[in-house]
Amino acid sequence: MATTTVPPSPPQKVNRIGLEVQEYRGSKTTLCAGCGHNAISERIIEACYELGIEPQRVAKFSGIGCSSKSPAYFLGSAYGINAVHGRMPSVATGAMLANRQLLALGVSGDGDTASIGVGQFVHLMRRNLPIVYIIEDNGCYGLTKGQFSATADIGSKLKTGVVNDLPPIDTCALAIELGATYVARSFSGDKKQLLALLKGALAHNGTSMLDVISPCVTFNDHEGSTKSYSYVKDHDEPLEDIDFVPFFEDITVDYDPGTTREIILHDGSRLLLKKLDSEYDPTKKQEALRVLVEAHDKGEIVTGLFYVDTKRENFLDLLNMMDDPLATLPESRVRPPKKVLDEVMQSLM
Ligand SMILES: Cc1ncc(C[n+]2csc(CCOP(=O)(O)OP(=O)(O)O)c2C)c(N)n1
Ligand code: SF4
Ligand SMILES: [Mg+2]
Repeated sequence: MATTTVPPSPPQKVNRIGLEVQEYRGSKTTLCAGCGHNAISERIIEACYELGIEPQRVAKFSGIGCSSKSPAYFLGSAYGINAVHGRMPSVATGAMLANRQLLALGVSGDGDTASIGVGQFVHLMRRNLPIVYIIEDNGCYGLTKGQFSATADIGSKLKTGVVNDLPPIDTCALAIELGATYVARSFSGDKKQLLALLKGALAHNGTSMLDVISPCVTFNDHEGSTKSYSYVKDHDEPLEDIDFVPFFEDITVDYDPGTTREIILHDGSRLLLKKLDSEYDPTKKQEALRVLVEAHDKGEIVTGLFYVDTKRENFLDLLNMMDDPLATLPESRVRPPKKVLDEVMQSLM
């Protein structure tokens, strides 16, 4: 009798902690096909998988908007919360103060951050809380049918022909000015650059602010928009070519120190920045701000790592927060003894 042999299924690829990429995915996206936000979710999945981050260690934070929906589409086994529109920073700050073991990943929109949320955003940037804060920047309120947001360029047009009369807020310049310690801009369509910048942001021990131009195909991808796929492709000026070497890969890279700068991050991972056309120094705030202003005046979109400071103390260290999550502490460690309370009361008499 003939026997049929079933071929063995190919072994699944796993990362350094033994997980398949599938474990880093989330629900199926409900965003429009071609929306830049979907490409950013894909890069987040790749970055976390390739770095071997435990999905359950990640806390996902967002506000309200199409962009803020996207944490549902990656790391399905991580906890996530949609705060009120523009109020994600305070929720993320509270969560990180309560449990510094978490890896905070915030996803916001340009409206969520720079319009209604700008008050919370500026205070997050000055505190240097350990968080990766991504702005999925399409220059409009995608979820509410495409009105201009505060990052829309002056003179850019809505689909209806309405012209934006107000100058934009540059979230990268603002973040650098205020004290964020890893500040970059990228484009949802630039897989290599975005992946390297995301990995660097995840390895950084402070506030990493990534403004990612992410075209809205439904409301802001037409001629006259400066956040359309074609405009960004034509005006993207990368500052440098970026490679990321994780701490667990013992790779020696030969390079000419005159052309490549090495940034060593908190966990020992390295960013290799190959300069393309200038002597750019990403540790100098003034240089970063100059590059941003010059690019804006020329109508260019400069991308790459603008600024990094690996030395500044983060907010949790500054407040001397303990390593144990507060929720796990027994009463004996959170409640002052009666004697101490009596002394306090006495001192107030
Ligand atoms: C307090 C409050 N004000 C207004 C709204 C309506 N609203 C929901 S999303 C949104 C804008 C979203 O824009 P953005 O953050 O850029 O996200 P996108 O949809 O473009 O990704 C607005 C105004 C709201 N939900 N809550
Ligand atoms: S409306 Fe725009 S921002 Fe929202 S999902 Fe569609 S393409 Fe993306
Ligand atoms: Mg938007």
